[in-house]
Amino acid sequence: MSTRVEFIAALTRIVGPQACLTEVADTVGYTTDYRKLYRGDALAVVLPASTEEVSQVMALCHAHGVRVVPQGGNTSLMGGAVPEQDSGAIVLNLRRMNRVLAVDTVNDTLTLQAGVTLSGARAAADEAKRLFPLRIGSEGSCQIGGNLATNAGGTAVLRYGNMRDLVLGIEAVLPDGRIYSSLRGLRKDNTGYDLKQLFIGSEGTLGIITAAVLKLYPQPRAVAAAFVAVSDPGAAVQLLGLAKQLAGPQVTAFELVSADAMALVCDYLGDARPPLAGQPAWMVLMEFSATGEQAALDAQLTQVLEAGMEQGWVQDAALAASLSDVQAFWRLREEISDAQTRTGGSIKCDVSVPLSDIPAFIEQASQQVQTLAPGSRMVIYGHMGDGNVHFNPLRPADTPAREYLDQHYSTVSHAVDQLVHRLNGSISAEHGIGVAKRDDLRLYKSEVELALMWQVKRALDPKALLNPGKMLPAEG
Ligand code: FAD
Ligand code: 2HG
Ligand code: ZN
Repeated sequence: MSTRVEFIAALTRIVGPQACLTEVADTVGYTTDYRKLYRGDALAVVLPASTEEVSQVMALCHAHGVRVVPQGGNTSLMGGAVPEQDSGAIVLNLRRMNRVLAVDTVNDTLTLQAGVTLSGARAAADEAKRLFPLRIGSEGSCQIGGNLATNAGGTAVLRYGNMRDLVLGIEAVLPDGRIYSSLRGLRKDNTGYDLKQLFIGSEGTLGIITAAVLKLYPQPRAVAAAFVAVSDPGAAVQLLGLAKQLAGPQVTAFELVSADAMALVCDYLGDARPPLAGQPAWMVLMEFSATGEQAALDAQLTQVLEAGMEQGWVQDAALAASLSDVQAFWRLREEISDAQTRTGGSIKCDVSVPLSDIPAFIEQASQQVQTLAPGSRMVIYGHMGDGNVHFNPLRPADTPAREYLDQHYSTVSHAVDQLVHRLNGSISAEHGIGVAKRDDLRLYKSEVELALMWQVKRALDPKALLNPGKMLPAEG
């Protein structure tokens, strides 16, 4: 097949004319990233409806050396799901593969196609009176395939783990079109390398995830939540220790929120009021959940807060009195990300350090930012219970976004990453590498780690067709 036209015609024969998009007006939404910071282009956007179609598309691309960018909900914050400029790639978006295949309440498994959205997966579990516990702000758009490919985290990792912990089996199409299937719900299977784990967190560089078997959990009957003012991040670490000691696994979420983050989100939402009076410098959103009685859980949360007050760690607290209060608290927390997207000029540092080092990290990193980019708003928040902080300095209100990013992005993120590295942390806790952190990886992975990553890549994708330019820094 010699021409682009013939290649597109062959793609169209596989997926059908409605599912092979080539006009820029139709493809631009797939070639521009969520935050509109990365814009590429594509030979075509294909929307296969089955694993068999994905397999045929991959075999065709393999035969013709055409690159493929796998895409789910396109909510990546790292520019990982869109092609680069002049990439000559196709985008393979899974959104039509959105069927829940089985909900099994004896084995507690959920089997679905990879294009099911996270909220769709959670709703399917809910209908069967079970819980699928992954919880992230983008759940209405992001897809299970994308969650697996990024090993997504979110606000319930403290209790349930991240996506890697929540999966029992996957099906994936390899770059040459072969289908790898471990679509089983076994809790135990020690028959050699756990190959499915290779694809989890691989950011579309090794194969197209087409289906998965996920773990289901009992549905909590009781949920108790509080927004708590703490004196500083050190007090928050102490409070978490106390909560774990007194409430054990019922501690479901423990999210830190800085004053600047709260002010930003309240401004963005317009109709929301801060949960605590007096603009505390630091807040924590704590959630407990249990299969037992609500009254017992409420009492446990109160006990933790009272003990925290006695210790001087808790300064004030607002308790949710109803499920709608719980939801209102979570809305404040989850909309912080979009509040930054709308404001523009946010330097994203999605980092993790040992929990015990969070206070030192926040203090030192904040000092560095105020030296390098004075006047930055300190939008600091995130999954403190997992040692994961979204440390996102934001432009001063009177500095244009582009000017702020051009001047400060590189120096600030480099300084923060260096500090994280010194503290034995990670420069990407949950969002992945994509394009945004690709070249930095070379500074923070050992030569052996990088060599092994490339060896794995070459073993599965010898023609380097999958998600070119993402995650792996150039060799050498
Ligand atoms: P995409 O953005 O489409 O793709 C992400 C990566 O996965 C790309 O490299 C892509 O090539 C690859 N990929 C996608 N689908 C497949 C597939 N089927 N097979 C192989 N590779 C594939 N992330 C968190 O971890 N925690 C959070 O709390 C969180 N909150 C967020 C809140 C908001 C408002 C937003 C916008 C994003 C948030 N994210 C969060 C980031 C993002 O939503 C996650 O990384 C999510 O898992 C991406 O899923 P997606 O379907 O949108 O994937
Ligand atoms: C969150 O926890 C997400 O809200 C997004 O991981 C973080 O926008 C961000 O930096
Ligand atoms: Zn997060």
